[in-house]
Amino acid sequence: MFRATEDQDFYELLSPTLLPKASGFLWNEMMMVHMNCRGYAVAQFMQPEPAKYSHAPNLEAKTFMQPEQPYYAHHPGRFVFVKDEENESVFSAPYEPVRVKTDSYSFALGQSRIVWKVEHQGVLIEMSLSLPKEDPLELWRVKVTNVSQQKRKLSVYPYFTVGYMSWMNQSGEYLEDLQAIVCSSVTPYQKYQDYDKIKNFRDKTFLIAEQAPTSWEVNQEAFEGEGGITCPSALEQTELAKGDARYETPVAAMQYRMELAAGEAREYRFLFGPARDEREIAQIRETYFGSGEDGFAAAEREYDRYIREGRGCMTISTPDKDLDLFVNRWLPRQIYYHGQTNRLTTDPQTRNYLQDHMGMSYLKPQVARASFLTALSQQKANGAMPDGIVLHPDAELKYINQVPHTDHCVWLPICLSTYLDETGDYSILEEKVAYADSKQAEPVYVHIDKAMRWLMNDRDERGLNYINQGDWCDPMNMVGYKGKGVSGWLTIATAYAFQVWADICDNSGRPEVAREYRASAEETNAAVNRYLWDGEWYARGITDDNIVFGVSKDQEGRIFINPQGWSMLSGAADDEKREKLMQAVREQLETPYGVEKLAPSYTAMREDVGRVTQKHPGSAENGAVYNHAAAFYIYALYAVGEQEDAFRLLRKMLPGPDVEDIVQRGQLPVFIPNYYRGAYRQFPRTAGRSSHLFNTGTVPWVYRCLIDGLFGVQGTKDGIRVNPQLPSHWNEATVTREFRGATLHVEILRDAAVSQTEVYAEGELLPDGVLRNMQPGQTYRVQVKLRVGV
Ligand code: CEZ
Repeated sequence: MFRATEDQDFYELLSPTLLPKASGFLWNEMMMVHMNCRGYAVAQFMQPEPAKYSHAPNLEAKTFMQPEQPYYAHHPGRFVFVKDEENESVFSAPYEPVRVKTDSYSFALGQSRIVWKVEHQGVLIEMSLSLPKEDPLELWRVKVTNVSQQKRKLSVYPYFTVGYMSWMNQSGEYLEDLQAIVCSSVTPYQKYQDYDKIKNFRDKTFLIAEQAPTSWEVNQEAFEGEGGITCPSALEQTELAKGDARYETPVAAMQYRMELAAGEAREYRFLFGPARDEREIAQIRETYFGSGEDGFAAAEREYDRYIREGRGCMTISTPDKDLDLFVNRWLPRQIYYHGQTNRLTTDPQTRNYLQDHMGMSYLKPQVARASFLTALSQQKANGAMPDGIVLHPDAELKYINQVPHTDHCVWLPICLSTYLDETGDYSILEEKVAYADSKQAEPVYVHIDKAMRWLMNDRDERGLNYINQGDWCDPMNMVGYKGKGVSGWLTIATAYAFQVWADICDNSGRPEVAREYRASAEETNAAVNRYLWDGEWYARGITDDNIVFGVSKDQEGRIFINPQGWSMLSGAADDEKREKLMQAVREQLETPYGVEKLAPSYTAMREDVGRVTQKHPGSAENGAVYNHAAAFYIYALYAVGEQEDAFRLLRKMLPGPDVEDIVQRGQLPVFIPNYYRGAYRQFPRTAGRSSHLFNTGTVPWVYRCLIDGLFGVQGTKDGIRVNPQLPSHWNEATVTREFRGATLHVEILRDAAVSQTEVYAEGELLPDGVLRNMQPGQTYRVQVKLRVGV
């Protein structure tokens, strides 16, 4: 029912009903389209804020992408109706809106293309979607093949939804000279000050056809008639009525009538997207369908090259072929998407921006470098980091970025350390950058010293960090809004940040300063152990009213994952505590779908914790398997050498390989979603369901788990430290690692003759496991012997 194609280029689903929400996504520099297997689509482009050209049928509130996106009959989508003119039977590809169970169905997700093949009663419809590299538009191919033995008379109707564009002004018509349906609107606004902004918007939606259609319909209501969307009345006519939309909901529907001999095929190509005016549409037509070179095909090729530039820096071969495929193909792609688009927002949350570029350090370190400098240029001179990073001159901090969070500074050394490990480019520390509120440029290391000092000062008398209206957990907004509540996790994360920064200081000739940070880390850990250790695990925080929460006496929200993992990273947890908290996590948080963020999920508002407790139990931060948090925990397990638990939980991040598991999650293993439903012990029926949200800070952390942990090929200042931590049931693995221009082939094998890991480079034992002096352009062979067992 699902499988990777033989060349591994596509991941295929063979049923439109088994995983009805299965989806993939494509993006370019200007847009993103999230395509569902049944033909529903959510697409956004930037101008500079995200906007739509295929709208819902009613007025949409502006918001961020929603988890578990619900689909409904009139959901925006791209469909093809097919009518047999001889017997009047109708079906639609890929599946919606007619929902005929076709003779065969395939939905195939590629790196740069999404392809459907749907065959019904001797007619094969192949639909393919790709994007150009820069323009915000969709490139569609629709191929019709008569696979029957007889001549066939068909009408084929591409049907692209435009939806409710605007309550001020919306219309649509077919324009002969453009061979396009053009729908027009005015983005609704009320303040005259907004006119300047909206007057240049791309408020038109077009569907350009390469070949002139036989007929068309631009009026959605007329197309549907009394039959409705599942059985449109317009299809009863020999030809569509060539209608228009005048302050009526438009649609882009075209009709191609054809007679196909047995085996004969026809291909049609379309461009669907937003535009400012007709002139622009004419230009687009010329670029892609003009005489001369085939612009459409060239754009598809260019886009494919662009996507493939986001290759990872590691190729693995292990006993787990599904994992290999995901790690080699899909994981880097998702990291690349985050780094290239900044999640299609003009003001990414600071922690997201920094972590997304932590990931980019592996793929495009120059982009990561520039982004770190951009973030630091928006720091205040007192060290505070803003809640969001503004990426466009017209952008402002919106939504969640208007809520003060206290964790943004901790991400600076943590994310930078990955960049330094990967590139060895310590020159970034000397780069001079000004502040948001001061023109005086200072080196990056001074910026980070200030950030660390900010964290040291933003604390109560116990030495615990204030939480204000949130930390990593956005909706934990009422623990400390009165100014007293503290975050256990943030205090622990601060201790870890001090240590990471101390290492960087050591490596950049500041051993004195490093000692001070280590001392601060120790003090912080001591405060953590004094106030937050609950006997078997760490508490999550202390409220404004001095109530410790996330502890054994809580009925709900007894245990949170974040303080547990980070205490292993910071060193707050000694061996004994580590054993205890890991046991508590196994017992209370681990599920077949991964480790939950907290448990039991809250079932009612807790006013001294905040809106996280109001989310549905088991969804998102209220006790889902929130993969970002799960990845922190797995990373921490690898950091302390707990490779068995680490691998078991890492593997649970991917749907499959069992069919039942994929069905329960409802998602194909082509991306990691931000969560799988949790509350496993409260609501087992829904546990495991994917959010289908592919925006998540999880992916760079998973890559770090693989590089620093599982395969142990982490960069150091002057080389690469080889220290794989394979799970005990693997006897071998090979890794090809690209590193600062050199290539490393690592062969890992268990060997009964060794009692500890031995690393050989070109046959010679490396006493500390670090391979140094690698030269760009060279290839190195490394052999690792692992002892049998763990
Ligand atoms: O957003 C993410 C944030 O982008 O939630 C994470 C946080 O660390 C990330 O920076 C954990 O809270 O406001 C809300 O309630 C939302 O649920 C956001 O917290 C959440 C959304 O899932 C983003 O799509």
